[in-house]
Amino acid sequence: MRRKGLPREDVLSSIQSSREKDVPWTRVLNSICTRPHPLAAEVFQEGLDTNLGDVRIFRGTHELERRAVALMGALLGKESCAGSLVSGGTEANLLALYVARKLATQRRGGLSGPPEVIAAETVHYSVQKIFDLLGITPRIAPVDARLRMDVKAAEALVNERTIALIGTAGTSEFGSVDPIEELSRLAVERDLYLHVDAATGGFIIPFARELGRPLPRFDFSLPGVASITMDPHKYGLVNVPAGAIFFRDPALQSLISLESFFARTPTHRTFLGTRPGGAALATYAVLEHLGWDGFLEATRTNYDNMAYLVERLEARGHSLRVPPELNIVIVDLPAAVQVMELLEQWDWIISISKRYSDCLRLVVNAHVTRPVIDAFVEALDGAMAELGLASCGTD
Ligand code: 0PR
Repeated sequence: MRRKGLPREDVLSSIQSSREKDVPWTRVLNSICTRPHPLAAEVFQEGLDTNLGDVRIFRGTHELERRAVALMGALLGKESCAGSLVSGGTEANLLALYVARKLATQRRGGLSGPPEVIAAETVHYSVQKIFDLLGITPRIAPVDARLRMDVKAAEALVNERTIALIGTAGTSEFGSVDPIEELSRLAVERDLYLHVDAATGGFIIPFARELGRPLPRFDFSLPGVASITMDPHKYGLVNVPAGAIFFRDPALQSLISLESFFARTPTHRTFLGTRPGGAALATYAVLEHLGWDGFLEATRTNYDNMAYLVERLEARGHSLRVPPELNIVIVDLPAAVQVMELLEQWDWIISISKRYSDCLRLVVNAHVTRPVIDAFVEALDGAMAELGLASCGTD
């Protein structure tokens, strides 16, 4: 650290010159996150001094966190569920599996060997960190041709060490949604804890279903679902860090309960202690301001824009590897890696799943508007031409 600080202008200008290297949202087609809603930015800024780790000070902020939890709980079919706003999907999933492990330990009077959790091979890669931290052995079920968990195969993995099942609604890799209704039946039949990771799909599926999309239920209306992750900082249009965890039964949440060493302070129910109240305020603000209809329109726009992207790609002879369920398009392209690298040199960010290294993965989110799609398709044509790859046609 410098002995004498720099003038404010110098600090700001060095930040600005680094930030200019960040790729503008209008060239980003790989991100599940998006430019936050302007109200979220405003409210987050206003809540910068808040800390939900001390709700004796931030009583009002805590009240708004509770209201945000109830609003999202209602969206998940149970307004009275227990929950917290957390730093993101990783923390939310960690808390769910922590609870599942504690519950199994309590019920079984201790665990005889390493606990096991059953998940599909498409479960989010961040869950591996949680398995490592909690000493869980993953039991991985295969997926079908539509990249959804094979529930029969999952059932065959159940044994006396199983402490939970995870279903994903849906994956950020392909946008595929596991058959959560079947998983719920399995959880009820075998008395298993079912956690649903809806970090990506939680703010899409309820609205997409109303728009007539054939997506399954994934929420507390299914009796086997014990907990749900759902991230405002993905399709919820809130800034990072805004994740959320929900438990069907408050008794489950109370298994995460850490006393502080100060008298008369409430217990902590999240992994973070000191945590940003601004994110809770921003989540509350966006939910209240947009309401159901606002999210329905945002979802409709994303699906319309995705259809437009697909139409433009198909007109060029490109084909899709799997029919999209959420707003993620997987496009066959044998030279995908070279195309992605060249586009990145031109400041276009797209991605490739290692599972399908001959496909481009394109994510449609609020910032991916028609003009962005038009510019992207032109850049893709340019990259294909530069690499001497034939595009089968033009629209
Ligand atoms: N579960 C699912 C289903 C997810 O999609 C993600 C993140 C997580 C858990 C972990 O959530 P946090 O990252 O909030 O802890 N999925 C995004 C993805 O895989 C993460 C991401 C977001 C990566 C934006 C890049 C990016 O630009 O795409």
